[in-house]
Amino acid sequence: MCFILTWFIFVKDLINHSMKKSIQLVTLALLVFTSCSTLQLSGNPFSQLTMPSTEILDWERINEWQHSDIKSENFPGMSINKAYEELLYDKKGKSVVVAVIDTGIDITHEDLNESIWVNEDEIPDNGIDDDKNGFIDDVNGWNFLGNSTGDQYELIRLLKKGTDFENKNVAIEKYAEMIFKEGVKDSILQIKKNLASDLYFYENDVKQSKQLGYNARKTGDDPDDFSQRFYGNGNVMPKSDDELHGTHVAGIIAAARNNNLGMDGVSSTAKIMCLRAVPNEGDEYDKDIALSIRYAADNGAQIINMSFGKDFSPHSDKVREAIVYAETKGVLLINAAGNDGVNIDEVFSFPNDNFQNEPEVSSNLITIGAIGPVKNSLMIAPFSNYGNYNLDFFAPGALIYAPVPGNQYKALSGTSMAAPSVSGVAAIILSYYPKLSPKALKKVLMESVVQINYDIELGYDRIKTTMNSISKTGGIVNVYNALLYTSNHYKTLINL
Ligand SMILES: [Ca+2]
Ligand SMILES: [Ca+2]
Ligand SMILES: [Ca+2]
Ligand SMILES: [Ca+2]
Repeated sequence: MCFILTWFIFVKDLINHSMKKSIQLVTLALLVFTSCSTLQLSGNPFSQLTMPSTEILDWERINEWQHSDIKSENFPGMSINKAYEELLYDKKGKSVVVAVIDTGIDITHEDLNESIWVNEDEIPDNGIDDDKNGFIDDVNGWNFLGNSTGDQYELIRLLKKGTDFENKNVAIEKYAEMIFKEGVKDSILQIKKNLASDLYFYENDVKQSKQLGYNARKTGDDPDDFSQRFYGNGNVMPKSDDELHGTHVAGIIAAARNNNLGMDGVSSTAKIMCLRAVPNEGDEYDKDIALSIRYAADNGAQIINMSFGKDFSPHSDKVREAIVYAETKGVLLINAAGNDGVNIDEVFSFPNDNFQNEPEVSSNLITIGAIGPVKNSLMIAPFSNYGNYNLDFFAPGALIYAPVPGNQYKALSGTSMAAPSVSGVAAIILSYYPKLSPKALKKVLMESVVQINYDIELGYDRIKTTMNSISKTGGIVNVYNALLYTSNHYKTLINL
Protein backbone atom coordinates (compact mmCIF):
# COMPACT_ATOMS: atom_id res chain seq x y z
CA MET A 1 0.00 0.00 0.00
CA CYS A 2 1.33 3.46 -0.90
CA PHE A 3 1.89 5.68 2.10
CA ILE A 4 0.29 8.86 0.83
CA LEU A 5 -2.27 11.32 2.18
CA THR A 6 -4.05 14.40 1.00
CA TRP A 7 -2.05 17.37 2.20
CA PHE A 8 -4.85 19.40 3.75
CA ILE A 9 -5.02 17.07 6.75
CA PHE A 10 -1.67 18.40 7.80
CA VAL A 11 -2.35 22.01 6.83
CA LYS A 12 -5.37 22.09 9.10
CA ASP A 13 -3.12 21.41 12.04
CA LEU A 14 -0.71 24.12 11.05
CA ILE A 15 -3.36 26.77 10.68
CA ASN A 16 -4.94 25.92 14.00
CA HIS A 17 -1.67 26.39 15.77
CA SER A 18 -0.80 29.98 16.52
CA MET A 19 2.73 30.99 15.62
CA LYS A 20 4.54 34.24 16.20
CA LYS A 21 7.48 35.74 14.43
CA SER A 22 11.01 35.93 15.72
CA ILE A 23 14.44 36.74 14.41
CA GLN A 24 16.28 34.55 11.96
CA LEU A 25 19.72 33.28 12.81
CA VAL A 26 22.62 34.11 10.54
CA THR A 27 24.40 31.38 8.59
CA LEU A 28 28.10 31.06 9.23
CA ALA A 29 30.46 31.05 6.29
CA LEU A 30 32.63 27.95 6.38
CA LEU A 31 35.94 26.90 4.97
CA VAL A 32 36.13 23.97 2.56
CA PHE A 33 39.18 22.12 1.32
CA THR A 34 40.03 18.82 -0.31
CA SER A 35 42.82 16.32 0.07
CA CYS A 36 44.32 14.05 -2.56
CA SER A 37 42.19 10.95 -2.00
CA THR A 38 39.20 11.09 0.32
CA LEU A 39 37.15 14.25 0.46
CA GLN A 40 37.85 16.20 3.65
CA LEU A 41 35.34 18.76 4.75
CA SER A 42 35.22 21.26 7.54
CA GLY A 43 32.35 23.07 9.18
CA ASN A 44 30.31 23.14 12.36
CA PRO A 45 27.70 20.42 12.69
CA PHE A 46 24.44 21.45 14.32
CA SER A 47 23.48 18.73 16.73
CA GLN A 48 20.27 19.76 18.45
CA LEU A 49 17.26 22.03 18.56
CA THR A 50 16.67 22.93 22.18
CA MET A 51 13.80 25.41 21.93
CA PRO A 52 10.61 25.35 19.86
CA SER A 53 10.39 28.21 17.39
CA THR A 54 7.56 30.75 17.40
CA GLU A 55 8.10 31.87 13.81
CA ILE A 56 5.18 32.15 11.38
CA LEU A 57 5.06 29.56 8.63
CA ASP A 58 6.60 31.07 5.48
CA TRP A 59 4.08 29.99 2.82
CA GLU A 60 6.08 31.74 0.08
CA ARG A 61 8.85 29.17 0.40
CA ILE A 62 6.78 26.12 1.29
CA ASN A 63 7.52 24.37 -2.04
CA GLU A 64 11.18 23.98 -1.18
CA TRP A 65 11.07 23.71 2.59
CA GLN A 66 12.74 20.30 2.82
CA HIS A 67 15.96 21.76 1.41
CA SER A 68 16.30 24.59 3.93
CA ASP A 69 18.75 24.75 6.81
CA ILE A 70 17.33 23.63 10.14
CA LYS A 71 19.70 25.87 12.08
CA SER A 72 19.43 29.19 10.29
CA GLU A 73 16.08 29.05 8.51
CA ASN A 74 12.45 28.89 9.50
CA PHE A 75 11.92 25.25 8.45
CA PRO A 76 13.25 21.96 9.89
CA GLY A 77 14.77 21.09 6.51
CA MET A 78 17.66 18.74 5.77
CA SER A 79 20.20 21.55 5.11
CA ILE A 80 20.51 20.39 1.49
CA ASN A 81 21.15 23.79 -0.07
CA LYS A 82 23.61 24.69 2.68
CA ALA A 83 25.56 21.48 2.06
CA TYR A 84 25.75 22.12 -1.70
CA GLU A 85 26.67 25.79 -1.22
CA GLU A 86 29.16 25.50 1.62
CA LEU A 87 30.61 21.99 1.47
CA LEU A 88 30.21 20.71 -2.10
CA TYR A 89 30.14 23.79 -4.36
CA ASP A 90 33.43 22.97 -6.13
CA LYS A 91 33.27 19.16 -5.87
CA LYS A 92 32.03 16.77 -8.50
CA GLY A 93 30.18 13.74 -7.17
CA LYS A 94 29.89 10.30 -8.72
CA SER A 95 26.54 9.11 -9.98
CA VAL A 96 24.63 6.82 -7.59
CA VAL A 97 21.95 4.32 -8.63
CA VAL A 98 18.83 4.55 -6.46
CA ALA A 99 16.18 1.90 -7.06
CA VAL A 100 12.63 3.05 -6.41
CA ILE A 101 10.27 0.14 -5.69
CA ASP A 102 6.88 1.78 -6.18
CA THR A 103 4.02 2.26 -8.63
CA GLY A 104 4.94 3.12 -12.24
CA ILE A 105 7.22 6.13 -12.80
CA ASP A 106 6.78 8.70 -15.59
CA ILE A 107 10.30 8.45 -17.04
CA THR A 108 9.41 11.09 -19.67
CA HIS A 109 8.66 13.80 -17.08
CA GLU A 110 10.45 17.08 -17.95
CA ASP A 111 12.09 17.37 -14.51
CA LEU A 112 12.98 13.69 -14.14
CA ASN A 113 13.89 12.26 -17.57
CA GLU A 114 17.60 13.09 -17.24
CA SER A 115 17.78 11.24 -13.90
CA ILE A 116 16.51 7.82 -14.98
CA TRP A 117 18.87 4.84 -14.80
CA VAL A 118 19.63 3.20 -18.13
CA ASN A 119 20.73 -0.41 -18.38
CA GLU A 120 23.50 0.16 -20.94
CA ASP A 121 23.87 -3.55 -21.70
CA GLU A 122 20.26 -3.98 -22.77
CA ILE A 123 19.09 -3.06 -26.29
CA PRO A 124 15.53 -1.68 -26.03
CA ASP A 125 12.50 -3.34 -27.58
CA ASN A 126 14.23 -6.15 -29.48
CA GLY A 127 12.60 -8.94 -27.49
CA ILE A 128 16.02 -10.25 -26.46
CA ASP A 129 17.58 -10.39 -23.00
CA ASP A 130 20.82 -8.81 -24.24
CA ASP A 131 22.57 -8.63 -20.86
CA LYS A 132 21.36 -12.14 -19.94
CA ASN A 133 20.09 -11.17 -16.50
CA GLY A 134 16.82 -13.05 -17.07
CA PHE A 135 14.73 -9.93 -17.87
CA ILE A 136 13.92 -9.09 -21.51
CA ASP A 137 14.27 -5.41 -22.49
CA ASP A 138 14.77 -4.18 -18.93
CA VAL A 139 16.16 -0.81 -20.00
CA ASN A 140 15.09 1.35 -17.02
CA GLY A 141 14.19 -1.35 -14.51
CA TRP A 142 11.32 -3.85 -14.37
CA ASN A 143 7.55 -3.95 -14.02
CA PHE A 144 6.63 -6.92 -11.79
CA LEU A 145 2.91 -6.05 -12.00
CA GLY A 146 2.53 -6.35 -15.76
CA ASN A 147 -0.66 -4.64 -16.92
CA SER A 148 -2.52 -4.72 -13.62
CA THR A 149 -3.32 -1.44 -11.89
CA GLY A 150 -4.91 -2.08 -8.50
CA ASP A 151 -5.02 -5.16 -6.32
CA GLN A 152 -6.54 -6.41 -3.08
CA TYR A 153 -5.35 -5.80 0.43
CA GLU A 154 -3.23 -8.63 1.79
CA LEU A 155 -5.75 -9.30 4.54
CA ILE A 156 -8.42 -10.03 1.91
CA ARG A 157 -6.05 -12.31 0.00
CA LEU A 158 -5.31 -14.20 3.22
CA LEU A 159 -8.96 -14.59 4.12
CA LYS A 160 -9.74 -15.63 0.55
CA LYS A 161 -7.31 -18.52 0.80
CA GLY A 162 -9.11 -19.68 3.92
CA THR A 163 -5.80 -20.44 5.60
CA ASP A 164 -5.46 -20.21 9.32
CA PHE A 165 -2.93 -17.60 10.33
CA GLU A 166 -1.82 -15.83 13.46
CA ASN A 167 -3.65 -12.54 13.00
CA LYS A 168 -6.78 -13.93 11.40
CA ASN A 169 -9.13 -12.24 13.84
CA VAL A 170 -7.47 -8.88 13.30
CA ALA A 171 -7.76 -9.40 9.54
CA ILE A 172 -11.45 -10.23 9.84
CA GLU A 173 -12.08 -7.10 11.87
CA LYS A 174 -10.22 -4.88 9.41
CA TYR A 175 -11.99 -6.43 6.46
CA ALA A 176 -15.32 -6.05 8.23
CA GLU A 177 -14.61 -2.36 8.82
CA MET A 178 -13.72 -1.90 5.15
CA ILE A 179 -16.82 -3.52 3.71
CA PHE A 180 -19.08 -2.06 6.39
CA LYS A 181 -18.23 1.31 4.83
CA GLU A 182 -19.39 -0.12 1.48
CA GLY A 183 -22.77 -0.87 3.01
CA VAL A 184 -22.40 -4.50 4.08
CA LYS A 185 -24.43 -4.81 7.26
CA ASP A 186 -23.43 -7.32 9.98
CA SER A 187 -20.12 -7.49 8.19
CA ILE A 188 -18.26 -9.57 10.80
CA LEU A 189 -20.98 -12.23 10.85
CA GLN A 190 -21.12 -12.24 7.06
CA ILE A 191 -17.39 -12.75 6.74
CA LYS A 192 -17.28 -15.56 9.29
CA LYS A 193 -20.06 -17.37 7.45
CA ASN A 194 -18.72 -16.78 3.96
CA LEU A 195 -14.96 -16.78 4.26
CA ALA A 196 -14.37 -18.86 1.17
CA SER A 197 -17.04 -17.30 -1.02
CA ASP A 198 -18.02 -13.84 -2.22
CA LEU A 199 -20.30 -11.66 -0.17
CA TYR A 200 -21.94 -9.92 -3.08
CA PHE A 201 -21.15 -8.44 -6.44
CA TYR A 202 -19.11 -5.27 -6.60
CA GLU A 203 -19.41 -3.13 -9.71
CA ASN A 204 -16.23 -1.21 -10.36
CA ASP A 205 -12.57 -2.25 -10.13
CA VAL A 206 -11.88 -0.67 -6.77
CA LYS A 207 -14.89 -2.31 -5.19
CA GLN A 208 -14.22 -5.62 -6.91
CA SER A 209 -10.89 -5.69 -5.17
CA LYS A 210 -12.85 -6.13 -1.94
CA GLN A 211 -14.56 -9.23 -3.27
CA LEU A 212 -13.02 -12.44 -1.93
CA GLY A 213 -13.08 -14.14 -5.33
CA TYR A 214 -11.49 -11.29 -7.24
CA ASN A 215 -8.05 -11.84 -8.77
CA ALA A 216 -6.32 -8.72 -10.04
CA ARG A 217 -2.99 -10.34 -10.86
CA LYS A 218 -2.32 -10.32 -14.59
CA THR A 219 1.21 -11.73 -14.73
CA GLY A 220 0.33 -15.43 -14.97
CA ASP A 221 2.62 -16.52 -12.13
CA ASP A 222 1.74 -17.95 -8.73
CA PRO A 223 2.53 -15.17 -6.22
CA ASP A 224 3.26 -17.78 -3.55
CA ASP A 225 5.78 -19.66 -5.70
CA PHE A 226 9.10 -17.85 -5.35
CA SER A 227 10.79 -20.09 -7.93
CA GLN A 228 8.78 -18.40 -10.72
CA ARG A 229 10.93 -15.29 -11.07
CA PHE A 230 10.61 -13.92 -14.57
CA TYR A 231 7.18 -12.41 -15.17
CA GLY A 232 5.92 -8.90 -15.93
CA ASN A 233 7.59 -6.65 -18.49
CA GLY A 234 10.06 -3.81 -19.02
CA ASN A 235 7.49 -1.01 -19.25
CA VAL A 236 7.84 0.94 -15.99
CA MET A 237 5.42 3.77 -16.86
CA PRO A 238 2.21 4.36 -14.83
CA LYS A 239 -0.81 2.43 -16.14
CA SER A 240 -3.61 4.79 -15.09
CA ASP A 241 -4.07 8.56 -14.73
CA ASP A 242 -4.12 8.48 -10.95
CA GLU A 243 -0.95 6.39 -10.64
CA LEU A 244 1.28 9.25 -9.50
CA HIS A 245 2.98 7.92 -6.37
CA GLY A 246 6.17 6.54 -7.95
CA THR A 247 6.84 9.68 -10.00
CA HIS A 248 6.49 11.88 -6.91
CA VAL A 249 8.82 9.67 -4.88
CA ALA A 250 11.42 9.53 -7.68
CA GLY A 251 11.20 13.31 -8.12
CA ILE A 252 11.87 14.00 -4.44
CA ILE A 253 15.13 12.07 -4.80
CA ALA A 254 16.30 13.11 -8.23
CA ALA A 255 14.34 15.86 -10.03
CA ALA A 256 16.86 18.04 -11.87
CA ARG A 257 18.33 20.74 -9.64
CA ASN A 258 18.51 24.40 -10.70
CA ASN A 259 16.97 23.87 -14.16
CA ASN A 260 14.14 26.40 -13.69
CA LEU A 261 11.57 23.61 -13.86
CA GLY A 262 9.32 22.29 -11.10
CA MET A 263 11.44 21.73 -8.04
CA ASP A 264 14.87 20.49 -6.98
CA GLY A 265 15.50 16.86 -6.14
CA VAL A 266 17.69 16.17 -3.12
CA SER A 267 20.51 14.52 -5.10
CA SER A 268 22.08 15.97 -8.24
CA THR A 269 23.75 12.68 -9.17
CA ALA A 270 21.15 9.98 -8.41
CA LYS A 271 19.94 7.77 -11.27
CA ILE A 272 16.54 6.19 -10.64
CA MET A 273 16.14 2.47 -11.34
CA CYS A 274 12.39 1.97 -11.73
CA LEU A 275 10.80 -1.12 -10.18
CA ARG A 276 7.03 -1.20 -10.57
CA ALA A 277 5.82 -3.54 -7.82
CA VAL A 278 3.35 -1.55 -5.70
CA PRO A 279 -0.28 -1.54 -6.92
CA ASN A 280 -1.95 1.85 -7.05
CA GLU A 281 -4.75 0.45 -4.85
CA GLY A 282 -4.37 -2.40 -2.37
CA ASP A 283 -1.25 -4.15 -1.13
CA GLU A 284 1.96 -5.20 -2.80
CA TYR A 285 2.83 -8.92 -3.01
CA ASP A 286 5.79 -10.11 -0.92
CA LYS A 287 7.17 -11.97 -3.93
CA ASP A 288 7.27 -8.83 -6.11
CA ILE A 289 9.03 -6.94 -3.30
CA ALA A 290 11.60 -9.66 -2.61
CA LEU A 291 12.34 -10.01 -6.35
CA SER A 292 12.53 -6.22 -6.80
CA ILE A 293 15.09 -5.99 -3.98
CA ARG A 294 17.10 -8.80 -5.59
CA TYR A 295 16.85 -7.22 -9.06
CA ALA A 296 18.13 -3.91 -7.65
CA ALA A 297 20.98 -5.59 -5.78
CA ASP A 298 22.01 -7.67 -8.82
CA ASN A 299 21.87 -4.82 -11.31
CA GLY A 300 23.93 -2.13 -9.62
CA ALA A 301 21.64 -0.22 -7.27
CA GLN A 302 23.37 1.19 -4.17
CA ILE A 303 20.23 2.46 -2.43
CA ILE A 304 16.65 1.16 -2.54
CA ASN A 305 13.70 3.39 -1.65
CA MET A 306 10.67 1.57 -0.23
CA SER A 307 7.72 3.95 0.22
CA PHE A 308 5.11 1.27 0.89
CA GLY A 309 4.03 -1.20 3.53
CA LYS A 310 1.25 -3.33 4.92
CA ASP A 311 -0.07 -4.92 8.12
CA PHE A 312 -0.06 -8.53 6.92
CA SER A 313 2.87 -10.16 5.16
CA PRO A 314 2.54 -13.93 4.59
CA HIS A 315 6.09 -14.23 3.22
CA SER A 316 7.86 -11.62 5.34
CA ASP A 317 10.71 -14.11 5.82
CA LYS A 318 11.38 -14.07 2.06
CA VAL A 319 11.49 -10.28 2.08
CA ARG A 320 13.94 -10.31 5.01
CA GLU A 321 16.10 -12.84 3.13
CA ALA A 322 16.19 -10.41 0.20
CA ILE A 323 17.15 -7.57 2.57
CA VAL A 324 20.04 -9.67 3.91
CA TYR A 325 21.04 -10.54 0.33
CA ALA A 326 21.05 -6.83 -0.56
CA GLU A 327 23.46 -6.16 2.29
CA THR A 328 25.95 -8.64 0.83
CA LYS A 329 25.71 -6.63 -2.41
CA GLY A 330 26.36 -3.31 -0.62
CA VAL A 331 22.83 -1.92 -0.80
CA LEU A 332 21.15 0.38 1.75
CA LEU A 333 17.33 0.23 2.03
CA ILE A 334 15.19 3.20 3.09
CA ASN A 335 11.75 2.20 4.33
CA ALA A 336 8.69 4.37 5.04
CA ALA A 337 7.17 3.82 8.50
CA GLY A 338 3.50 4.18 7.44
CA ASN A 339 0.69 6.67 7.97
CA ASP A 340 -1.60 5.09 10.56
CA GLY A 341 -0.38 7.21 13.47
CA VAL A 342 0.46 4.05 15.43
CA ASN A 343 3.39 2.64 17.39
CA ILE A 344 5.03 0.12 15.04
CA ASP A 345 6.71 -1.59 18.00
CA GLU A 346 3.18 -2.75 18.88
CA VAL A 347 1.31 -2.82 15.56
CA PHE A 348 3.85 -4.44 13.26
CA SER A 349 4.35 -3.03 9.79
CA PHE A 350 6.01 -4.78 6.84
CA PRO A 351 8.60 -4.84 5.34
CA ASN A 352 10.88 -4.78 8.35
CA ASP A 353 14.38 -5.90 9.34
CA ASN A 354 13.14 -7.98 12.27
CA PHE A 355 10.27 -10.27 13.17
CA GLN A 356 8.13 -9.06 16.10
CA ASN A 357 10.86 -6.99 17.76
CA GLU A 358 13.51 -9.68 17.63
CA PRO A 359 17.07 -8.53 16.82
CA GLU A 360 17.58 -7.00 13.37
CA VAL A 361 18.58 -9.48 10.66
CA SER A 362 20.82 -6.96 8.91
CA SER A 363 22.40 -3.51 9.24
CA ASN A 364 21.16 -2.04 5.97
CA LEU A 365 17.54 -1.01 6.54
CA ILE A 366 16.41 2.36 7.93
CA THR A 367 12.78 3.12 8.79
CA ILE A 368 11.65 6.74 8.46
CA GLY A 369 8.85 8.81 10.01
CA ALA A 370 7.54 12.14 8.68
CA ILE A 371 7.85 15.69 9.95
CA GLY A 372 6.13 18.81 8.63
CA PRO A 373 7.47 22.33 7.96
CA VAL A 374 7.40 23.67 11.53
CA LYS A 375 10.13 23.92 14.18
CA ASN A 376 7.82 23.58 17.14
CA SER A 377 6.02 20.96 19.21
CA LEU A 378 3.81 20.00 16.24
CA MET A 379 6.67 19.06 13.92
CA ILE A 380 5.87 15.33 13.83
CA ALA A 381 3.28 14.87 11.10
CA PRO A 382 0.16 13.65 12.96
CA PHE A 383 -0.29 10.69 10.58
CA SER A 384 3.28 9.40 11.01
CA ASN A 385 3.86 6.01 12.60
CA TYR A 386 6.52 5.90 15.32
CA GLY A 387 8.37 3.42 17.53
CA ASN A 388 11.33 3.50 19.87
CA TYR A 389 12.73 0.25 18.42
CA ASN A 390 11.44 0.18 14.86
CA LEU A 391 11.59 3.82 13.79
CA ASP A 392 15.12 5.11 13.23
CA PHE A 393 14.62 8.83 12.57
CA PHE A 394 12.40 11.43 10.94
CA ALA A 395 12.60 13.39 7.68
CA PRO A 396 10.48 15.97 5.82
CA GLY A 397 7.32 14.23 4.62
CA ALA A 398 4.42 16.67 4.76
CA LEU A 399 3.54 19.23 2.08
CA ILE A 400 6.31 18.04 -0.22
CA TYR A 401 6.04 19.54 -3.69
CA ALA A 402 7.34 17.23 -6.43
CA PRO A 403 6.68 15.90 -9.96
CA VAL A 404 3.60 13.89 -10.91
CA PRO A 405 2.95 12.37 -14.36
CA GLY A 406 2.36 14.55 -17.41
CA ASN A 407 4.89 17.31 -16.54
CA GLN A 408 2.78 18.30 -13.54
CA TYR A 409 3.69 18.92 -9.89
CA LYS A 410 1.82 18.47 -6.65
CA ALA A 411 2.29 18.87 -2.89
CA LEU A 412 1.69 15.54 -1.13
CA SER A 413 2.10 14.28 2.42
CA GLY A 414 3.03 10.89 3.83
CA THR A 415 5.94 8.88 5.17
CA SER A 416 6.15 7.92 1.47
CA MET A 417 7.60 11.41 0.97
CA ALA A 418 9.92 11.19 4.01
CA ALA A 419 11.69 8.01 2.86
CA PRO A 420 12.85 9.45 -0.51
CA SER A 421 14.08 12.57 1.29
CA VAL A 422 16.47 10.24 3.14
CA SER A 423 17.29 8.20 0.02
CA GLY A 424 18.37 11.47 -1.60
CA VAL A 425 20.57 12.32 1.38
CA ALA A 426 22.14 8.84 1.33
CA ALA A 427 22.80 9.32 -2.40
CA ILE A 428 24.63 12.59 -1.71
CA ILE A 429 26.88 10.90 0.88
CA LEU A 430 27.64 7.95 -1.44
CA SER A 431 28.26 10.31 -4.33
CA TYR A 432 31.26 11.77 -2.46
CA TYR A 433 32.17 8.72 -0.35
CA PRO A 434 31.38 5.80 -2.71
CA LYS A 435 33.29 3.18 -0.72
CA LEU A 436 31.04 3.23 2.35
CA SER A 437 29.26 -0.03 3.14
CA PRO A 438 25.52 0.11 3.85
CA LYS A 439 26.30 -0.49 7.52
CA ALA A 440 28.66 2.50 7.55
CA LEU A 441 26.18 4.66 5.66
CA LYS A 442 23.42 3.77 8.12
CA LYS A 443 25.73 4.70 10.99
CA VAL A 444 26.50 8.06 9.34
CA LEU A 445 22.81 8.91 8.93
CA MET A 446 21.89 7.74 12.46
CA GLU A 447 24.76 9.52 14.23
CA SER A 448 24.38 12.83 12.39
CA VAL A 449 20.68 13.57 13.01
CA VAL A 450 19.65 16.89 14.54
CA GLN A 451 18.14 15.92 17.87
CA ILE A 452 14.96 17.58 19.05
CA ASN A 453 15.33 18.27 22.74
CA TYR A 454 11.99 19.84 23.59
CA ASP A 455 8.63 18.19 24.19
CA ILE A 456 6.59 17.36 21.11
CA GLU A 457 2.91 16.58 20.62
CA LEU A 458 2.19 13.28 18.93
CA GLY A 459 -0.67 12.38 16.61
CA TYR A 460 -4.11 13.91 16.19
CA ASP A 461 -4.65 13.69 19.95
CA ARG A 462 -1.45 15.65 20.60
CA ILE A 463 -0.03 13.39 23.27
CA LYS A 464 2.95 15.06 24.95
CA THR A 465 6.14 13.03 24.48
CA THR A 466 9.74 13.35 23.30
CA MET A 467 11.43 12.45 20.03
CA ASN A 468 13.69 10.11 21.98
CA SER A 469 10.80 8.00 23.22
CA ILE A 470 9.23 7.61 19.78
CA SER A 471 12.34 6.85 17.71
CA LYS A 472 15.73 5.21 18.01
CA THR A 473 17.78 8.40 17.52
CA GLY A 474 15.37 11.16 18.59
CA GLY A 475 16.24 13.21 15.56
CA ILE A 476 15.86 14.44 12.00
CA VAL A 477 18.09 13.58 9.05
CA ASN A 478 20.61 16.27 8.10
CA VAL A 479 22.93 16.09 5.10
CA TYR A 480 25.26 18.88 6.22
CA ASN A 481 25.96 17.05 9.49
CA ALA A 482 26.18 13.70 7.70
CA LEU A 483 28.85 14.93 5.28
CA LEU A 484 30.93 16.37 8.12
CA TYR A 485 30.47 13.20 10.19
CA THR A 486 31.68 11.08 7.27
CA SER A 487 34.69 13.31 6.71
CA ASN A 488 35.62 13.29 10.42
CA HIS A 489 35.14 9.54 10.98
CA TYR A 490 36.16 8.16 7.60
CA LYS A 491 38.95 5.92 8.89
CA THR A 492 36.56 4.10 11.22
CA LEU A 493 33.66 4.05 8.77
CA ILE A 494 35.63 2.51 5.93
CA ASN A 495 36.25 -0.59 8.06
CA LEU A 496 32.58 -1.20 8.85
CA1 LIG B 1 18.05 -8.08 -19.50
CA1 LIG C 1 16.78 -6.25 -25.33
CA1 LIG D 1 13.89 21.04 -11.28
CA1 LIG E 1 15.20 -1.68 12.32
